[in-house]
Amino acid sequence: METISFNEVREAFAKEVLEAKAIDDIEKLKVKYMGRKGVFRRLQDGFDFQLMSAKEKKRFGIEFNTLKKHFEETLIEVEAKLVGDNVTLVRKIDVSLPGKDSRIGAIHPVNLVQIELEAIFQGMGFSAMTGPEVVSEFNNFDALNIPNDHPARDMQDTYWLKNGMVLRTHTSSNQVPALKKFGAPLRVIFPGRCFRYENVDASHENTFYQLEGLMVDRDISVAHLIGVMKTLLSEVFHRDDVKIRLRPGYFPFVEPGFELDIQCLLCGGKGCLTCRTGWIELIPCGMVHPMVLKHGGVDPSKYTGFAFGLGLTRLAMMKFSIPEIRLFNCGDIRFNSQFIATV
Ligand code: FA5
Repeated sequence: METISFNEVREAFAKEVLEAKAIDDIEKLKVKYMGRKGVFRRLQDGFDFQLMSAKEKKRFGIEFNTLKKHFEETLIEVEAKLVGDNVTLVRKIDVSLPGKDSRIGAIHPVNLVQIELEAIFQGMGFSAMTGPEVVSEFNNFDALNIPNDHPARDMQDTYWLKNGMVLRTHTSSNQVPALKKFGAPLRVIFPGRCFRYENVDASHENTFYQLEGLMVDRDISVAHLIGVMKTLLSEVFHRDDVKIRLRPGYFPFVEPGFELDIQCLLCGGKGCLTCRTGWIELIPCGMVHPMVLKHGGVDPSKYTGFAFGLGLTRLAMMKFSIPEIRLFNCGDIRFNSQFIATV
């Protein structure tokens, strides 16, 4: 077999690599030099290792590896230039490695209920919108018949900001801006986060979700309000036997006002740590006060309407049998991921 020297290999390679104009040429060079019967093999075969001293073998090893490394690096460089930098990247990916295990995220249970409610209300002709979480004192209180000295302000302990704005204590802060913007007739819901400076317990959080509803049109009555609430509850719980009760309730922005409670689905009405009384206060509601319509630029002699402020977090507790409200904000992925199957 014809033997070759390091120098010959180096010179031949330098010449041939300069002539490479396409990826195919590179591939051919690889086979020619690195193949089973390639140049590097012949280079090795040209030396009789048994006759060489340890020092000579070491020198051969170093020279051989340096040349091979130079050969590989030059080919990668030339290849990258020919096809673009991606080639180097592609070469470094080991396609035989097992894939990475990716975890599927989950929709938060409050959002699951919110999505479901939006669909139910859209089915009844309501639009779903969002409003700001930082609102003016006027929109959160005054526009809703709750002036500065009104005792009803004490019902909602408020986070005040230095600039006089507030973190909305309820989604009712959307009522007057919506009336001003869209006028009557109007059917709209506003799901969103609310904030109250409260002592937290199993059913009270300082950050929780509500869903405001507002329907204004000619001749709207309490019968419409009850009809919409009944449709909502039977659709959201997928059952007709959820017991409800309507109590008189006081909110300065509705007249008359009601509290709609549902029998606790966690204890079946017996009374537990979550509900205490067997009932869960879920949907305060009522007929929109004429003053609120006026603030929104709607004529109360022509239009009437109803509004409600559903406790979205509490509804999620009932729907998924979650006994502790603080779990919703705990940020523990193990909690959220339990609700994947219900999407
Ligand atoms: C209000 O916030 C009124 N804006 C509701 C309303 C709207 C009445 C339109 C009339 C017309 P209330 O403070 O009761 O009302 O809160 C409404 C619901 O939010 C409650 O029934 C409850 O389900 C929920 N909620 C209130 N405070 C908390 C809290 N700290 N943690 C969790 N949920 C709460």
